Amino acid sequence: MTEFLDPSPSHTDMVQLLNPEGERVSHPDFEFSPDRPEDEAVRGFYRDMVLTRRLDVEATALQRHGELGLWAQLLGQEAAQIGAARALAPQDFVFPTYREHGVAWCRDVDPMQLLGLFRGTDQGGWDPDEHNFGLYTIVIGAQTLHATGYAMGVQMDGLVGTGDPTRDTAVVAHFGDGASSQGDVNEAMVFAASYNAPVVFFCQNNQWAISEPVEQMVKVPLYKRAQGFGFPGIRVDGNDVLATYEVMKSALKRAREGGGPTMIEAYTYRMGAHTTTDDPTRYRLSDEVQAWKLKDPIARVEAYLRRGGGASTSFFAKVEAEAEELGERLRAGIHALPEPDPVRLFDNVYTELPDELREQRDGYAAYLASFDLEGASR
Ligand SMILES: Cc1ncc(C[n+]2csc(CCOP(=O)(O)OP(=O)(O)O)c2C)c(N)n1
Repeated sequence: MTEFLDPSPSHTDMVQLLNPEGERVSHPDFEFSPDRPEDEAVRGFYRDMVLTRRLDVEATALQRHGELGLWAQLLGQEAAQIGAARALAPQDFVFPTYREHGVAWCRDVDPMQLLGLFRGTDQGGWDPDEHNFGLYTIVIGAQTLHATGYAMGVQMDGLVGTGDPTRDTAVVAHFGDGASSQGDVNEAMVFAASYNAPVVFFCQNNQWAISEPVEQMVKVPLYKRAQGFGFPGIRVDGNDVLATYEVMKSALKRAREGGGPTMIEAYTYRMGAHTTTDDPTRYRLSDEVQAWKLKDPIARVEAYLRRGGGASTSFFAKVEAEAEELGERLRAGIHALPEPDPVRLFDNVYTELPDELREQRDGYAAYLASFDLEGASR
């Protein structure tokens, strides 16, 4: 197999700035240069990742207790998401898939609102305009078209390449390795390239599309597909938050300045199940999981901070206490979520409900009310 056809990462074609042992490594094109003192920035990444993981672990447990209908775990993908999200400018707009809990965290979406969605008490409780973070999309890859369309709109509004970094805007589309096979994603890339739209395609290659391994779907490294569409593609170690942050920062800058789209492949691994309804032990070897555990994105940052003295023991204790607090808040908050009104299912589909759906809604409401009547007459 030639290098071009080999979809596994080689040392040379993947940007890494912090290796799995927690040692800083250099790269010819990227250097870690945060907008704050270095140790402070890394401590911030660490805190984000630990709290996001706690949210994920609690939500998984709540689903097991029957409190959520479903949960899509992000375990193992914390660095890819936090690195990508912390590189955003406030005015940038993000179109997520259904697993971007770390990005939601960085965009100040209340984690309870994520739980509300997976409990079914609402259909996505946050206001996308308030957070510059769209609602979760379950239809694989659909949001890449929304992102490209939005990016073209941003461009038409004159918010690209003005030279004012507080105005220039980039748009991000998150998607997975499996989604890259969808027509929508390919169409989004054709349009983005044709219109030089300020969009960053951020693909988390977590190796599996439910039970389908990436080698089954992808015959060239994912990031190299971008070349065929006419824009740059780059592969980053998605378990390295420093590298993900820097690679994303440069792609966003390029988009905001009018350079057009970039595709980033964050090479990572889904440590958990696809969702709580999936059993990965039926198709995945435990050796593979063990090998990726050694590349844990949080452990390497902790090792780096401890070894280099970038954080004190009390810092780690404080983050742990915050995580405990968050866990308690989520466990208590789940019972405070309102009972959903089943008829609300018909809201938010059309601005004005078509007659046929109105009839369906009224019929359903009458059906539900009939149970109350029966109860009252007994
Ligand atoms: C259009 C469409 N087809 C099929 C599905 C069913 N489905 C849900 S998740 C998934 C796999 C997605 O894999 P990937 O894009 O790699 O994302 P990951 O869940 O691994 O993060 C599929 C096929 C769907 N939701 N939408």
